[in-house]
Amino acid sequence: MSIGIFDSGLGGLTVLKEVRKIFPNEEIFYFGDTARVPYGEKTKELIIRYSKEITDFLLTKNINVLVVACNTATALALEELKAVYDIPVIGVIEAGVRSALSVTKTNEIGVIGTKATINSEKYKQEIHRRNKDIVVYQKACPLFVHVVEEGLLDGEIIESIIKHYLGDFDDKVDTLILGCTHYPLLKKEIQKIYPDLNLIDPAMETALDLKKVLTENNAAENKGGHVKFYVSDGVQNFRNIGSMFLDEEIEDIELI
Ligand code: DGN
Repeated sequence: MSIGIFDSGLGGLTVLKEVRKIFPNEEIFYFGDTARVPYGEKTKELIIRYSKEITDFLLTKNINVLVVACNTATALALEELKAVYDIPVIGVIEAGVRSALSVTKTNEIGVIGTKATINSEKYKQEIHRRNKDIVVYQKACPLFVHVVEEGLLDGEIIESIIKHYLGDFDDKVDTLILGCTHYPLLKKEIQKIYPDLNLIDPAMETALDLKKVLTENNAAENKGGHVKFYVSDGVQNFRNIGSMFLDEEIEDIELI
């Protein structure tokens, strides 16, 4: 089994990292659409088009399962991808909602994501599909993606951006879904400022969804664990910052 994973840039590496923990021996193809990041301010039509282009490309590598490691693409293109392609397609939203519902005590959950994700209301709908009594507060935090892509993960600038976005969440919710795969890279800083918040990173639960699919299809196999990376721009930046996020060297990387 070969696994395809894509994101608009570096953020999906947070999902790849969790997938690697469970499947160190699977062959993985990761696509970071660094030339067209951010997706979060683009229209649904464009996000669907980009997602299909990337999926078509990954299919030429003979992937058997696709992980959409991007909340924006999950929110706006997952249904379309599932309808068009005949391999299993896994998104990140259901996984994040499951984790959040399992830890909230006050039944008040915050969701942060890109403008497109928040405007789609996909998180809110999924939370209410599972439990109508949950109060959901949502907020788009578009600047987070840019600071993460810049590798700016701590210090005064990021601290004041976090306070700017999350200042009014603090006393309203006990659980906050990091509904953008870039945001877990800011987890340490967010937790430092808001130590009492349960921060939910959908990545781990997404990897467990993948495990379920591979187990159901009896498809896990030892393919040597090679990860091949593709980016649409900025190979060096992706290599440098990405290796930091992934905690392992990004070696085999190609510009597409
Ligand atoms: N990492 C993507 C997400 O999870 O929504 C979005 C980043 C972006 O393209 N704005």
